[in-house]
Amino acid sequence: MERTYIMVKPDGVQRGLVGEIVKRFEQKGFKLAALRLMTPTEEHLKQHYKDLAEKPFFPGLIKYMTSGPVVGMVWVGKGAVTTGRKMLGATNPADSAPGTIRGDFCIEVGMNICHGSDTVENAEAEIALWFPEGVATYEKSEDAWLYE
Ligand code: DAT
Ligand code: MG
Repeated sequence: MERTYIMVKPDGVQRGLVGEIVKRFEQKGFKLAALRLMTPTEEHLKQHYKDLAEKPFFPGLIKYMTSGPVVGMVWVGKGAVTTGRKMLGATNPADSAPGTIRGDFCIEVGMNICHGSDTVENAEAEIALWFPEGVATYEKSEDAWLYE
């Protein structure tokens, strides 16, 4: 089953949006496989965002992401990566549709409250980076009412 790495960024934690974001993924029907509040190092975040290292906003991004704790989680389900991205909304909240997390709760691209993996391959790499000890696997009876 597909897995995605979702992270509440420091502004989302500070603004008390952890529960709201967890709630949306739970209500959708995805299964929680890992969740932890963490204060990652600069090196860890540089690894997470290594594809953006050459971008002009990279130093600001690292500063923002190390400004407080984040909440990392792994959600499992059919289409979790693509659907997770849709649930977050466009990168720039100005372009995020109402009803999406970014569309509903934030204003600027530099403080867009959440992260979601963009491909299955990147999701697996991010899960390995943030949860090197592994994540939970378990049966959920609800699945019988979610999947045909
Ligand atoms: P996403 O988070 O939607 O996957 P991304 O991977 O391209 O977007 O960029 C990672 C984060 O970097 C993004 O959530 C916010 C920040 N960012 C992206 N583009 C930016 C820009 N033009 N100015 C400032 N920050 C930006
Ligand atoms: Mg990205």
